[in-house]
Amino acid sequence: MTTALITGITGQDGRYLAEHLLGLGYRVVGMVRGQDNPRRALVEAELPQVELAQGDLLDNASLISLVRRVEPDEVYNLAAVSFVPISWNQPDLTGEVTGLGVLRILEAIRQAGGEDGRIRFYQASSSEMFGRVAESPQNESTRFHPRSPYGVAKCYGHYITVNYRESYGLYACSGILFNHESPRRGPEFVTRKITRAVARIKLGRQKELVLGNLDSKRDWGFAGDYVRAMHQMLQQPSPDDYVIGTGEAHSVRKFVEVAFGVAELPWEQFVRTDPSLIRPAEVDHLRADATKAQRILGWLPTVTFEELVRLMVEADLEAERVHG
Ligand code: NDP
Ligand code: GDR
Repeated sequence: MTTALITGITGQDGRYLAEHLLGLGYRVVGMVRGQDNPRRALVEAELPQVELAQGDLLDNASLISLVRRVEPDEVYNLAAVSFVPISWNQPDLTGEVTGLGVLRILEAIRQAGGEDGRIRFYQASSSEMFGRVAESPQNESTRFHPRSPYGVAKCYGHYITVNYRESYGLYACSGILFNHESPRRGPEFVTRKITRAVARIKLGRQKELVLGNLDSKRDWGFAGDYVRAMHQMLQQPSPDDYVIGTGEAHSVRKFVEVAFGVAELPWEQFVRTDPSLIRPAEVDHLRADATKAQRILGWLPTVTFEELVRLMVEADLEAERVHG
Protein backbone atom coordinates (compact mmCIF):
# COMPACT_ATOMS: atom_id res chain seq x y z
CA MET A 1 0.00 0.00 0.00
CA THR A 2 1.33 3.45 -0.89
CA THR A 3 1.72 5.82 2.06
CA ALA A 4 1.28 9.58 1.71
CA LEU A 5 2.24 12.14 4.35
CA ILE A 6 0.36 15.43 4.02
CA THR A 7 1.31 18.62 5.86
CA GLY A 8 -1.51 21.17 6.02
CA ILE A 9 -4.11 18.39 6.39
CA THR A 10 -6.49 20.75 8.24
CA GLY A 11 -6.53 23.22 5.33
CA GLN A 12 -8.69 23.29 2.21
CA ASP A 13 -6.30 21.37 -0.06
CA GLY A 14 -5.18 18.90 2.61
CA ARG A 15 -8.72 17.62 3.03
CA TYR A 16 -9.43 17.33 -0.72
CA LEU A 17 -6.10 15.64 -1.36
CA ALA A 18 -6.59 13.17 1.50
CA GLU A 19 -10.03 12.30 0.13
CA HIS A 20 -8.57 11.79 -3.36
CA LEU A 21 -5.69 9.61 -2.15
CA LEU A 22 -7.91 7.51 0.13
CA GLY A 23 -10.10 6.91 -2.92
CA LEU A 24 -7.03 5.59 -4.73
CA GLY A 25 -6.35 3.14 -1.89
CA TYR A 26 -3.54 5.07 -0.16
CA ARG A 27 -2.67 5.05 3.52
CA VAL A 28 -2.83 8.75 4.43
CA VAL A 29 -1.05 10.34 7.38
CA GLY A 30 -1.82 13.99 8.10
CA MET A 31 0.47 16.24 10.10
CA VAL A 32 -1.29 18.43 12.67
CA ARG A 33 0.37 21.14 14.71
CA GLY A 34 -0.44 22.48 18.16
CA GLN A 35 -1.57 20.91 21.38
CA ASP A 36 -5.28 21.45 20.91
CA ASN A 37 -5.80 22.36 17.25
CA PRO A 38 -9.55 23.00 16.81
CA ARG A 39 -9.41 21.92 13.16
CA ARG A 40 -8.16 18.46 14.13
CA ALA A 41 -11.74 17.47 15.04
CA LEU A 42 -12.92 18.62 11.61
CA VAL A 43 -10.53 16.23 9.86
CA GLU A 44 -11.39 13.41 12.27
CA ALA A 45 -15.09 13.85 11.53
CA GLU A 46 -14.76 14.27 7.75
CA LEU A 47 -12.00 11.76 7.08
CA PRO A 48 -11.81 9.18 9.88
CA GLN A 49 -9.45 6.95 7.85
CA VAL A 50 -6.70 9.57 7.95
CA GLU A 51 -4.05 8.91 10.62
CA LEU A 52 -3.10 12.13 12.37
CA ALA A 53 0.41 12.77 13.67
CA GLN A 54 1.97 15.67 15.53
CA GLY A 55 4.48 17.96 13.80
CA ASP A 56 5.23 21.59 12.95
CA LEU A 57 7.06 23.15 10.00
CA LEU A 58 8.85 25.35 12.56
CA ASP A 59 10.30 22.33 14.34
CA ASN A 60 13.07 20.38 12.70
CA ALA A 61 13.12 17.46 15.12
CA SER A 62 9.39 16.85 14.77
CA LEU A 63 9.73 16.60 10.98
CA ILE A 64 12.73 14.31 11.07
CA SER A 65 11.09 11.88 13.47
CA LEU A 66 7.76 12.05 11.62
CA VAL A 67 9.26 11.15 8.24
CA ARG A 68 11.33 8.35 9.83
CA ARG A 69 8.32 6.93 11.65
CA VAL A 70 5.73 7.17 8.85
CA GLU A 71 8.07 5.94 6.07
CA PRO A 72 6.08 7.76 3.36
CA ASP A 73 6.32 7.03 -0.35
CA GLU A 74 4.98 10.50 -1.12
CA VAL A 75 5.13 13.73 0.91
CA TYR A 76 2.83 16.64 0.05
CA ASN A 77 3.90 19.90 1.69
CA LEU A 78 0.71 21.94 1.77
CA ALA A 79 1.27 23.66 5.12
CA ALA A 80 1.97 27.39 5.05
CA VAL A 81 0.99 30.76 6.38
CA SER A 82 -1.21 31.10 3.32
CA PHE A 83 -3.24 34.30 3.78
CA VAL A 84 -1.43 37.04 1.86
CA PRO A 85 -2.47 40.06 4.05
CA ILE A 86 -1.14 38.36 7.21
CA SER A 87 2.26 38.16 5.61
CA TRP A 88 2.74 41.94 5.92
CA ASN A 89 1.86 41.82 9.64
CA GLN A 90 3.91 38.69 10.36
CA PRO A 91 6.67 38.63 7.76
CA ASP A 92 9.14 36.77 10.01
CA LEU A 93 6.67 34.01 10.76
CA THR A 94 5.68 33.79 7.11
CA GLY A 95 9.32 33.44 6.08
CA GLU A 96 9.91 30.77 8.71
CA VAL A 97 6.86 28.63 7.92
CA THR A 98 6.17 29.23 4.22
CA GLY A 99 9.83 29.57 3.21
CA LEU A 100 12.22 27.82 5.60
CA GLY A 101 9.59 25.22 6.50
CA VAL A 102 10.10 23.77 3.01
CA LEU A 103 13.84 23.42 3.65
CA ARG A 104 13.15 21.67 6.95
CA ILE A 105 10.91 19.05 5.41
CA LEU A 106 13.20 18.51 2.43
CA GLU A 107 16.07 17.97 4.85
CA ALA A 108 13.98 15.50 6.87
CA ILE A 109 13.34 13.57 3.64
CA ARG A 110 17.01 13.67 2.66
CA GLN A 111 18.06 12.37 6.09
CA ALA A 112 15.50 9.57 5.83
CA GLY A 113 17.21 8.37 2.64
CA GLY A 114 15.33 10.43 0.04
CA GLU A 115 18.45 10.84 -2.10
CA ASP A 116 17.66 7.62 -3.95
CA GLY A 117 14.38 9.20 -5.10
CA ARG A 118 12.36 6.69 -3.07
CA ILE A 119 10.39 9.42 -1.25
CA ARG A 120 8.57 11.64 -3.73
CA PHE A 121 7.99 15.26 -2.65
CA TYR A 122 5.37 17.82 -3.71
CA GLN A 123 5.77 21.51 -2.87
CA ALA A 124 2.75 23.84 -2.94
CA SER A 125 4.16 26.75 -4.93
CA SER A 126 1.94 29.63 -5.91
CA SER A 127 1.00 32.01 -8.74
CA GLU A 128 1.70 34.77 -6.18
CA MET A 129 5.36 34.24 -7.14
CA PHE A 130 4.56 35.90 -10.51
CA GLY A 131 3.21 38.99 -8.72
CA ARG A 132 3.72 41.94 -11.02
CA VAL A 133 3.53 39.77 -14.08
CA ALA A 134 6.28 39.88 -16.70
CA GLU A 135 3.97 38.37 -19.36
CA SER A 136 0.47 37.02 -19.69
CA PRO A 137 -0.57 34.26 -19.39
CA GLN A 138 2.07 32.90 -17.00
CA ASN A 139 3.88 29.60 -17.58
CA GLU A 140 6.77 27.71 -15.93
CA SER A 141 9.35 30.03 -17.54
CA THR A 142 7.73 33.34 -16.58
CA ARG A 143 10.01 35.48 -14.38
CA PHE A 144 9.01 35.81 -10.71
CA HIS A 145 8.28 39.24 -9.20
CA PRO A 146 6.50 38.59 -5.87
CA ARG A 147 4.53 41.44 -4.32
CA SER A 148 4.13 40.30 -0.70
CA PRO A 149 6.25 38.67 2.00
CA TYR A 150 4.11 35.58 1.31
CA GLY A 151 5.08 35.61 -2.39
CA VAL A 152 8.74 36.08 -1.47
CA ALA A 153 8.61 33.15 0.98
CA LYS A 154 6.97 30.96 -1.69
CA CYS A 155 9.80 31.83 -4.10
CA TYR A 156 12.28 30.54 -1.50
CA GLY A 157 10.23 27.36 -1.07
CA HIS A 158 10.10 26.91 -4.82
CA TYR A 159 13.81 27.36 -5.43
CA ILE A 160 14.92 25.25 -2.47
CA THR A 161 12.75 22.44 -3.88
CA VAL A 162 14.44 22.80 -7.28
CA ASN A 163 17.80 22.98 -5.54
CA TYR A 164 17.32 19.78 -3.52
CA ARG A 165 16.33 18.03 -6.74
CA GLU A 166 19.45 19.30 -8.50
CA SER A 167 21.86 18.98 -5.54
CA TYR A 168 20.84 15.66 -4.05
CA GLY A 169 18.73 13.94 -6.69
CA LEU A 170 15.58 14.13 -4.59
CA TYR A 171 12.37 13.36 -6.48
CA ALA A 172 10.93 16.82 -5.79
CA CYS A 173 8.17 18.58 -7.77
CA SER A 174 6.75 22.02 -7.45
CA GLY A 175 3.18 22.75 -8.48
CA ILE A 176 2.70 26.44 -9.30
CA LEU A 177 -1.00 26.57 -8.57
CA PHE A 178 -3.28 29.48 -9.34
CA ASN A 179 -6.16 30.35 -6.97
CA HIS A 180 -8.45 27.43 -6.28
CA GLU A 181 -11.56 27.58 -4.20
CA SER A 182 -14.36 25.45 -2.75
CA PRO A 183 -16.90 25.32 0.06
CA ARG A 184 -13.91 24.31 2.25
CA ARG A 185 -12.05 27.56 1.48
CA GLY A 186 -11.19 29.60 4.60
CA PRO A 187 -13.70 32.47 5.11
CA GLU A 188 -10.92 35.07 5.07
CA PHE A 189 -10.22 34.54 1.34
CA VAL A 190 -12.24 36.76 -0.98
CA THR A 191 -14.32 34.09 -2.77
CA ARG A 192 -15.58 32.45 0.40
CA LYS A 193 -16.01 35.84 2.10
CA ILE A 194 -18.31 36.77 -0.79
CA THR A 195 -20.31 33.51 -1.03
CA ARG A 196 -20.78 33.34 2.75
CA ALA A 197 -21.98 36.95 2.79
CA VAL A 198 -24.40 36.29 -0.08
CA ALA A 199 -25.93 33.40 1.88
CA ARG A 200 -26.17 35.40 5.09
CA ILE A 201 -27.64 38.45 3.34
CA LYS A 202 -30.18 36.24 1.55
CA LEU A 203 -31.26 34.80 4.90
CA GLY A 204 -31.37 38.22 6.58
CA ARG A 205 -28.36 37.56 8.86
CA GLN A 206 -25.98 40.15 7.41
CA LYS A 207 -26.61 43.64 6.01
CA GLU A 208 -23.57 44.41 3.91
CA LEU A 209 -20.32 43.05 2.52
CA VAL A 210 -17.17 45.15 2.90
CA LEU A 211 -14.38 44.43 0.40
CA GLY A 212 -11.06 45.90 -0.73
CA ASN A 213 -9.90 46.00 -4.35
CA LEU A 214 -12.66 44.93 -6.75
CA ASP A 215 -10.51 45.34 -9.86
CA SER A 216 -7.86 42.67 -9.32
CA LYS A 217 -8.23 39.61 -11.54
CA ARG A 218 -7.59 36.01 -10.63
CA ASP A 219 -7.62 32.68 -12.44
CA TRP A 220 -10.02 30.80 -10.14
CA GLY A 221 -10.56 27.04 -10.32
CA PHE A 222 -12.06 24.30 -8.15
CA ALA A 223 -9.77 22.85 -5.46
CA GLY A 224 -10.96 19.28 -6.09
CA ASP A 225 -9.52 19.49 -9.62
CA TYR A 226 -6.19 20.88 -8.43
CA VAL A 227 -5.37 18.12 -5.92
CA ARG A 228 -5.60 15.61 -8.78
CA ALA A 229 -2.78 17.50 -10.47
CA MET A 230 -0.62 17.30 -7.33
CA HIS A 231 -0.91 13.53 -7.31
CA GLN A 232 -0.36 13.23 -11.08
CA MET A 233 2.89 15.21 -10.82
CA LEU A 234 4.34 12.60 -8.46
CA GLN A 235 3.47 9.70 -10.79
CA GLN A 236 5.78 10.84 -13.63
CA PRO A 237 9.08 9.09 -14.47
CA SER A 238 11.06 12.20 -13.47
CA PRO A 239 10.29 15.18 -11.22
CA ASP A 240 9.43 18.57 -12.70
CA ASP A 241 7.50 21.81 -12.08
CA TYR A 242 4.05 22.53 -13.47
CA VAL A 243 1.69 25.52 -13.70
CA ILE A 244 -1.91 24.61 -12.85
CA GLY A 245 -4.84 26.91 -13.63
CA THR A 246 -7.86 27.30 -15.89
CA GLY A 247 -6.51 29.90 -18.34
CA GLU A 248 -9.42 32.25 -17.58
CA ALA A 249 -9.24 35.35 -15.39
CA HIS A 250 -12.10 37.26 -13.78
CA SER A 251 -12.19 40.33 -11.56
CA VAL A 252 -13.29 40.30 -7.94
CA ARG A 253 -16.20 42.52 -9.10
CA LYS A 254 -17.26 39.83 -11.59
CA PHE A 255 -17.15 37.18 -8.84
CA VAL A 256 -19.38 39.44 -6.73
CA GLU A 257 -21.84 39.97 -9.60
CA VAL A 258 -22.16 36.26 -10.36
CA ALA A 259 -22.42 35.25 -6.67
CA PHE A 260 -25.16 37.78 -5.85
CA GLY A 261 -26.83 36.81 -9.14
CA VAL A 262 -27.07 33.17 -8.01
CA ALA A 263 -29.09 34.33 -4.98
CA GLU A 264 -31.04 36.86 -7.11
CA LEU A 265 -29.79 39.82 -5.07
CA PRO A 266 -28.76 43.25 -6.48
CA TRP A 267 -25.09 43.38 -5.42
CA GLU A 268 -24.71 47.18 -5.68
CA GLN A 269 -27.12 47.58 -2.74
CA PHE A 270 -25.04 45.42 -0.40
CA VAL A 271 -21.36 45.80 -1.32
CA ARG A 272 -19.17 48.59 0.06
CA THR A 273 -15.42 49.06 -0.32
CA ASP A 274 -13.05 50.06 2.46
CA PRO A 275 -9.57 51.43 1.68
CA SER A 276 -8.16 49.73 4.79
CA LEU A 277 -8.58 46.40 2.96
CA ILE A 278 -6.38 47.50 0.06
CA ARG A 279 -2.99 45.74 0.18
CA PRO A 280 0.33 47.62 0.40
CA ALA A 281 1.24 46.08 -2.98
CA GLU A 282 -1.34 44.32 -5.15
CA VAL A 283 -1.12 41.53 -7.69
CA ASP A 284 -3.38 42.93 -10.41
CA HIS A 285 -3.89 40.19 -12.94
CA LEU A 286 -3.06 36.48 -12.93
CA ARG A 287 -3.85 34.02 -15.69
CA ALA A 288 -2.37 30.56 -16.10
CA ASP A 289 -0.90 28.90 -19.15
CA ALA A 290 -1.20 25.25 -18.07
CA THR A 291 -0.25 23.82 -21.47
CA LYS A 292 2.61 21.76 -20.02
CA ALA A 293 0.36 20.10 -17.42
CA GLN A 294 -2.22 19.36 -20.10
CA ARG A 295 0.40 17.85 -22.38
CA ILE A 296 2.38 15.79 -19.87
CA LEU A 297 -0.08 15.07 -17.07
CA GLY A 298 -3.22 15.09 -19.19
CA TRP A 299 -4.65 17.45 -16.56
CA LEU A 300 -7.73 19.55 -17.30
CA PRO A 301 -10.09 21.43 -14.98
CA THR A 302 -13.67 20.15 -14.88
CA VAL A 303 -15.49 23.03 -13.14
CA THR A 304 -16.10 26.37 -14.90
CA PHE A 305 -15.98 29.76 -13.19
CA GLU A 306 -19.78 30.09 -13.15
CA GLU A 307 -20.19 26.53 -11.81
CA LEU A 308 -17.63 27.22 -9.08
CA VAL A 309 -19.38 30.38 -7.90
CA ARG A 310 -22.75 28.64 -7.94
CA LEU A 311 -21.57 25.58 -6.02
CA MET A 312 -19.96 27.79 -3.36
CA VAL A 313 -23.05 29.98 -2.93
CA GLU A 314 -25.32 26.94 -2.76
CA ALA A 315 -23.05 25.25 -0.19
CA ASP A 316 -23.05 28.38 1.96
CA LEU A 317 -26.83 28.73 1.73
CA GLU A 318 -27.16 25.13 2.84
CA ALA A 319 -24.63 25.56 5.67
CA GLU A 320 -26.33 28.73 6.90
CA ARG A 321 -29.76 27.05 6.84
CA VAL A 322 -28.50 24.01 8.76
CA HIS A 323 -25.97 25.50 11.18
CA GLY A 324 -26.34 29.27 10.90
P1 NDP B 1 -4.99 26.71 4.08
O1 NDP B 1 -4.71 28.07 4.61
O2 NDP B 1 -6.40 26.25 3.99
O3 NDP B 1 -4.17 25.64 4.95
C1 NDP B 1 -2.89 25.92 5.44
C2 NDP B 1 -2.44 24.75 6.30
O4 NDP B 1 -1.14 25.03 6.83
C3 NDP B 1 -3.35 24.48 7.51
O5 NDP B 1 -3.55 23.10 7.60
C4 NDP B 1 -2.50 24.96 8.69
O6 NDP B 1 -2.76 24.24 9.86
C5 NDP B 1 -1.11 24.62 8.20
N1 NDP B 1 -0.03 25.30 8.91
C6 NDP B 1 0.13 26.62 9.11
N2 NDP B 1 1.26 26.84 9.82
C7 NDP B 1 1.82 25.64 10.08
C8 NDP B 1 2.98 25.20 10.75
N3 NDP B 1 3.80 26.05 11.35
N4 NDP B 1 3.25 23.87 10.81
C9 NDP B 1 2.41 22.99 10.23
N5 NDP B 1 1.27 23.33 9.60
C10 NDP B 1 0.99 24.64 9.52
O7 NDP B 1 -4.28 26.61 2.64
P2 NDP B 1 -4.78 25.87 1.30
O8 NDP B 1 -5.23 24.52 1.63
O9 NDP B 1 -5.66 26.78 0.54
O10 NDP B 1 -3.42 25.81 0.48
C11 NDP B 1 -2.50 24.73 0.62
C12 NDP B 1 -1.12 25.18 0.20
O11 NDP B 1 -1.14 25.59 -1.15
C13 NDP B 1 -0.55 26.35 0.97
O12 NDP B 1 0.83 26.16 1.07
C14 NDP B 1 -0.85 27.55 0.10
O13 NDP B 1 0.08 28.59 0.35
C15 NDP B 1 -0.65 26.93 -1.27
N6 NDP B 1 -1.41 27.52 -2.35
C16 NDP B 1 -2.77 27.64 -2.24
C17 NDP B 1 -3.52 28.10 -3.28
C18 NDP B 1 -4.99 28.27 -3.19
O14 NDP B 1 -5.57 28.96 -4.04
N7 NDP B 1 -5.66 27.64 -2.22
C19 NDP B 1 -2.86 28.47 -4.57
C20 NDP B 1 -1.42 28.28 -4.58
C21 NDP B 1 -0.75 27.81 -3.51
P3 NDP B 1 -3.54 24.82 11.17
O15 NDP B 1 -4.88 24.17 11.14
O16 NDP B 1 -2.69 24.30 12.26
O17 NDP B 1 -3.57 26.30 11.05
P1 GDR C 1 -4.89 35.71 -2.94
O1 GDR C 1 -6.39 35.40 -2.43
O2 GDR C 1 -4.31 36.87 -2.25
O3 GDR C 1 -4.95 35.73 -4.42
O4 GDR C 1 -4.10 34.43 -2.41
P2 GDR C 1 -7.48 36.29 -1.73
O5 GDR C 1 -8.77 35.57 -1.92
O6 GDR C 1 -7.11 36.66 -0.33
O7 GDR C 1 -7.47 37.65 -2.59
C1 GDR C 1 -7.78 37.67 -3.98
C2 GDR C 1 -7.96 39.12 -4.46
O8 GDR C 1 -9.13 39.66 -3.87
C3 GDR C 1 -8.86 40.99 -3.44
N1 GDR C 1 -9.78 41.37 -2.39
C4 GDR C 1 -9.89 40.80 -1.17
N2 GDR C 1 -9.24 39.75 -0.64
C5 GDR C 1 -9.61 39.35 0.62
N3 GDR C 1 -9.02 38.29 1.16
N4 GDR C 1 -10.57 40.01 1.33
C6 GDR C 1 -11.24 41.09 0.83
O9 GDR C 1 -12.09 41.66 1.49
C7 GDR C 1 -10.88 41.50 -0.49
N5 GDR C 1 -11.34 42.48 -1.30
C8 GDR C 1 -10.68 42.40 -2.45
C9 GDR C 1 -7.40 40.93 -3.00
O10 GDR C 1 -6.86 42.24 -2.92
C10 GDR C 1 -6.80 40.06 -4.09
O11 GDR C 1 -6.46 40.82 -5.19
C11 GDR C 1 -4.65 33.12 -2.50
C12 GDR C 1 -4.11 32.30 -1.31
O12 GDR C 1 -4.77 31.06 -1.29
C13 GDR C 1 -2.62 32.08 -1.45
O13 GDR C 1 -2.19 31.18 -0.42
C14 GDR C 1 -2.34 31.46 -2.83
O14 GDR C 1 -0.96 31.27 -3.00
C15 GDR C 1 -2.89 32.36 -3.93
O15 GDR C 1 -4.28 32.52 -3.73
C16 GDR C 1 -2.66 31.79 -5.30
